[in-house]
Amino acid sequence: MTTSYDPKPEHKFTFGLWTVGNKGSDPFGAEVRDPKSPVDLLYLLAEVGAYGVNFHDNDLIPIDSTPEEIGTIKENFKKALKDTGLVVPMATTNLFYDPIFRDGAFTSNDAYVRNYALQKTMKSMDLGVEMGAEVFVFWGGREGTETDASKDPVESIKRMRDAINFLCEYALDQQYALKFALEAKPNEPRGDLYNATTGHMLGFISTLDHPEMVGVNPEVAHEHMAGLNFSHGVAQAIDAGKLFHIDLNDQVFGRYDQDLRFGAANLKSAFFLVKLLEDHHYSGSRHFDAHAYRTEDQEGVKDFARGCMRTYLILKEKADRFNHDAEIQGLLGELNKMDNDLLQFKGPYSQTKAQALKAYPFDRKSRSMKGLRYELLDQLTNEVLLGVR
Ligand code: GLT
Ligand code: MN
Ligand code: MN
Repeated sequence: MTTSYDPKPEHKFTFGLWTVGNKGSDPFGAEVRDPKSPVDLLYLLAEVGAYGVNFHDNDLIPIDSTPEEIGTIKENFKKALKDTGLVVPMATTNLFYDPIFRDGAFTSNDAYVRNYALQKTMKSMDLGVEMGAEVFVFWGGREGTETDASKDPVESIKRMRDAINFLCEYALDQQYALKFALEAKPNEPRGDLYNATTGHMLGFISTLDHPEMVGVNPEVAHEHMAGLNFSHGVAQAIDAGKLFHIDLNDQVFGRYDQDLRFGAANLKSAFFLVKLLEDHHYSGSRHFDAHAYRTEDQEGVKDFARGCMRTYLILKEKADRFNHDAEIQGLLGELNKMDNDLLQFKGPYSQTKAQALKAYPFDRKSRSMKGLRYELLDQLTNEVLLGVR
């Protein structure tokens, strides 16, 4: 392998403990890889060249740990962070695995469960901040229904809002420099999840008491499961100043949640995504929320992790090529050229402009006949990707 695609700290490549720690079980089959401790996983991540690690509370601290055990785990983890130089940019709460969350956490019908979820999240925020996290993710894997007979969806959205508002106040009260990032998914493990896409989340955020503290954590696979163009959702988040974090992976359209290695299924969409992030100078973590195929052993897990980062860097180089390709840029420049005559309409609204625009003699038919050269543009894009330009 060439060394020019080696990951560096400035690339901000991160992995969740649950990603490289995934043991390969699925709904039809048992685990195929031995469990690794959080400390072992830090050394694995350091070996492959990652910059940081993220975790759920229970990835690090098993749910039934005693205070003594918690102390030892934290101490060992901090030591390994120091030894490996890895940082913890993001933390989150597991509000989906334990059976208590089988009908949701913040949106459960049971106030007992909703309050327990708040308690668990506050403790998880304390832990994340202690380890250095600046972004806190909320993925509501159980916040949904199998039957809408069970809940009024408006009430569920309100419950979700109450929880996020409460936790924003808690962060402010504790003077935590934490930003929240909400992660959408259309379904799985529930039949249907609330706030199913990044677009839904962006709408929801504007209804919160502290919208400035809350952004999104879009995931490639989740938007693909909904049949959406991921880059378009991410663009909306960028435009709104809300792209606080991102989960990179891959997913064949129309399938179950696959969490594949970045670029494994849709290279071209991955290219446009990397180009979008780089063109718009996204400065947050590039987090790979994926796992190795079930066929892999520990070496395969490393191949998987290295592959995610390497593909990102190769696509970044391709984006640079695209941006400097004279023919491509010539076509784009031509497409965006404005007729001199139209310069009079540029800039903000005025009554005079509106009147002049209403009176302007547009030649609709001749403009409609003009070819746009998108066939050529797309072919040139393919050729950049295929390495012949
Ligand atoms: C889980 C899920 C991911 C979320 C993680 C954070 S956990 O693996 O599939 O998409 O980002 O809670
Ligand atoms: Mn995710
Ligand atoms: Mn996923």
